[in-house]
Amino acid sequence: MVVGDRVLFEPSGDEDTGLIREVLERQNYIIRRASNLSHESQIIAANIDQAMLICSLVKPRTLTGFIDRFLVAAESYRIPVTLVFNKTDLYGEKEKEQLEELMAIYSDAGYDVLHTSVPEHRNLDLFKEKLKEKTTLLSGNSGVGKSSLINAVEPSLHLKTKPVSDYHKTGKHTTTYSEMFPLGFGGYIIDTPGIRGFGLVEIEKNEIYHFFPEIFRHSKECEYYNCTHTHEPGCAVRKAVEEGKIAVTRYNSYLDLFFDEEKKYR
Ligand SMILES: Nc1nc2c(ncn2[C@@H]2O[C@H](COP(=O)(O)OP(=O)(O)OP(=O)(O)O)[C@@H](O)[C@H]2O)c(=O)[nH]1
Ligand SMILES: [Mg+2]
Ligand SMILES: [Zn+2]
Repeated sequence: MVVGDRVLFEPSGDEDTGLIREVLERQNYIIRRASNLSHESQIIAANIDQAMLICSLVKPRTLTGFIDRFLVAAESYRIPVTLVFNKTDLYGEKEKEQLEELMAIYSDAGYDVLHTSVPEHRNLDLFKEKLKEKTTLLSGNSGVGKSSLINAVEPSLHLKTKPVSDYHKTGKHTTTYSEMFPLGFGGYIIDTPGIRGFGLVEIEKNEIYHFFPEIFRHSKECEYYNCTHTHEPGCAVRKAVEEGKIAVTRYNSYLDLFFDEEKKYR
């Protein structure tokens, strides 16, 4: 059984005790590779309506390769994603510029984007609005503020948070296992420990581009039907990259996944 599973529960009288008779079929689930060496995979959560990838440009910085890999995994599971750039109160001029660029890249690609700051209460109402009546998985590197964002919209939960500077000392995540919480304003939220990445267990190399929405869109104009968008003449994807219609970082993430079979599982 995993977080988000729905079960048939038979109460055995008083209190909250009883028996789980059956785990109901999962609408969807997200997998993580247990480790780089192991080929076993582990289900992180099930029955998710949407995922939010919490990112930051400082303390810690979320890399675009990490974002793109997450998005590919979510696309493959058909789970809609909102990208939330948090900690904007800490951004300098350079990061503010990067934030604008990144928000444009990902919203052009077709993703929902949002920027937030917990101490400055920036856009927390919008964040909360997106959570209403849905089961949401919050994901992202350790220290980006997942638990803090949940506490901000549902203070009664008192989730544990910890300054990023303390991470280096212990090397541990503050949130250590996935847990689902009901939200007072409707819906459920799943807090997860900072993850390194999702496994893309069922994606064929030649289908990876299907999971980059903007690359997929342009691929329809490629000369060859089996174009891999790596070297072929008449490739509309490479042309779009040259013309700035597809972000170079997105295309590079595609190439990384395409050429590095092993990396994509991390
Ligand atoms: N300045 C600033 N600090 C923030 C913000 N959001 C969270 N923090 C701080 O960042 C640190 C880490 O936040 P957490 O909420 O514990 O991060 P997490 O993503 O839950 O981390 P794990 O549980 O390890 O995955 C804490 O000290 C928070 O107070 C923000 O918007 N701005
Ligand atoms: Mg946490
Ligand atoms: Zn092509």
